[in-house]
Amino acid sequence: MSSRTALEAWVDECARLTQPDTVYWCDGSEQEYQRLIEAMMQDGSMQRLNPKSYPNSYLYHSDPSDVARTEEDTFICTTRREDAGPTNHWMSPDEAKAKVRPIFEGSMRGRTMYVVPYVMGPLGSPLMKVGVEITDSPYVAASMRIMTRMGKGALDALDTNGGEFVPGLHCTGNLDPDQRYILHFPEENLIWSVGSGYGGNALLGKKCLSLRLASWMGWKNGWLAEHMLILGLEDPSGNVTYMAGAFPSACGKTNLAMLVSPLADEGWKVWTIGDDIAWMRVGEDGRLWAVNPESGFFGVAPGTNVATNPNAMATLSHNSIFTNVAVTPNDEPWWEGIDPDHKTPPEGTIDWLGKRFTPGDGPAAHPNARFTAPAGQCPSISPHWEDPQGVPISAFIFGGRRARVAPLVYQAFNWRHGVFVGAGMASETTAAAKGKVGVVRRDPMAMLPFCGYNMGDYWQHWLNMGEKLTNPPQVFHVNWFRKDDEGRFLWPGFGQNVRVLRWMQERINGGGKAVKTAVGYVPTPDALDLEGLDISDAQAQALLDVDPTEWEQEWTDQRPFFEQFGEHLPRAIEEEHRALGERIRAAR
Ligand code: SAT
Ligand code: MN
Repeated sequence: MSSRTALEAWVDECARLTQPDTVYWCDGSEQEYQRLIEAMMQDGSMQRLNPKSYPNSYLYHSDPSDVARTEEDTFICTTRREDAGPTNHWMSPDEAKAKVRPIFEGSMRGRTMYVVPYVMGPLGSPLMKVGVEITDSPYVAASMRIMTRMGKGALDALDTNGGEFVPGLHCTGNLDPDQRYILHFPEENLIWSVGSGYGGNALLGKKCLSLRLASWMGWKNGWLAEHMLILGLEDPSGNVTYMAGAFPSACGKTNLAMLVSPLADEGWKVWTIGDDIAWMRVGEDGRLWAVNPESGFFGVAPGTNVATNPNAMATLSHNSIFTNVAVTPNDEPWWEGIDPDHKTPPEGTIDWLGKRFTPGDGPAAHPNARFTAPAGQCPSISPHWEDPQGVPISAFIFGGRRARVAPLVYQAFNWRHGVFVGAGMASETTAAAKGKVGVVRRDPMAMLPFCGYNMGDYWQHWLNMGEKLTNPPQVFHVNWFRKDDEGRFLWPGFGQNVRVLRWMQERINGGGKAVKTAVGYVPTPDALDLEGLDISDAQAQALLDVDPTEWEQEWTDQRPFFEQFGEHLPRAIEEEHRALGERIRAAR
């Protein structure tokens, strides 16, 4: 049997099921990319942007009902329900297939079926995975070329790995929310997605393979697949400390990963390795080594500008696809916050719905509008971002949006407490997923929508990983989003976050002043370098405050969340929760 036999058989099977007019195998070449774009411009679904200011860049509008991940349609399909756990939607594999196969039947009639071979992970990395996505969407095929290592190289990889690949069948379907399913079969490494053409629902290498299926693989094989950015913090001596940070979707991972340091003159600089996903394994040296499985950024556009994220602006200035942004009469993309000086777009701008924008309308760009841009174009991209071995991680940063409760930064006492800090995370919801925005929900390790198995078993896996690490990362929690009583942000965020990273680096190296609180080590007010910032002593205190009354409430909210895992809740997490309660009550 050739290494491609299984692939060819599966492609035939999908073609019989979906009955496309044509089957097209993507080779990943530039010419092919241009043909895909050209075809979409012909049918009106893509629009060329200004070739002078945004060379080789295009605008795409998704269906207005299909603009974010839909977690209610996302299922983990395992034989045993408890393997999916209480925080995932579950169907048995048989039921899921029986329900969704009829939706796929004949669903590509009159259309082209694209076969998209791709690799997640740097080529040659011990963790790299080959995936093949079948899709009827040229937008998905073109986006996959930016986000993954797509095409011929992936087929070649099959020849050396014995033909092993993760199949993913995607069909845009009729976009009827009642016929939308994003199904994961971790026991057979299979993905089925129908009824959505957007982002994480449709680019199957991203959340479906690299997080939901990969987290299961990591559980079975002793590694970690996490919803984390990866950055390197260079200090004045030229040493680089690598950190990985888990934040929920649209909470600033891309901005932190690409941070431009206001302390650059003093020698502090940030290098970018990844902005969304980290795959990590234990190295022979007992440290955790991380790679970014992706090769592009699928970043939130609104709020991105030359002040908040100049590196993102440089990255997306060419060879990029924009989804659901507005377009100015000058054929340039526009979104809320792109221009710090103008709240509204230039006269004659067409909004994301294709209508002429008039002030007073809703936003010109959808709040979850995205840019898709090649990672290699980022000015701060690390020289090590494609190293097959990855980079050694010295710190984990957990964070979310919390108007109150969580201080700017604190450090866990040890690995076990750090796992508990991650498990206890909560954040206000954003536009990245369908549903109400701004409500606090528990989102452990920012993996609530992405963990492909029982979250209780996942925490146990983290605890077990700690046993294998002679040199585990230090664990920190941050909150850039704390507000005062008038609802104003207390911390400037963005580039200034480097001051917090610097304190972490000092802590990792045995320095950095801190006080022990009920929740962890918090910097003393003078431990953070706040020079040049307009922050009063009272504000600094409010930022770092650990209020026992608020934490008592937080602790109480955590309890039912943990309890739902029953037997699967690790004893260590239960004990850490109890110990936190005792420390809070002692502080009152
Ligand atoms: O899942 S997406 O790729 O659409 C973006 C996100 O939620 O992080
Ligand atoms: Mn994400």
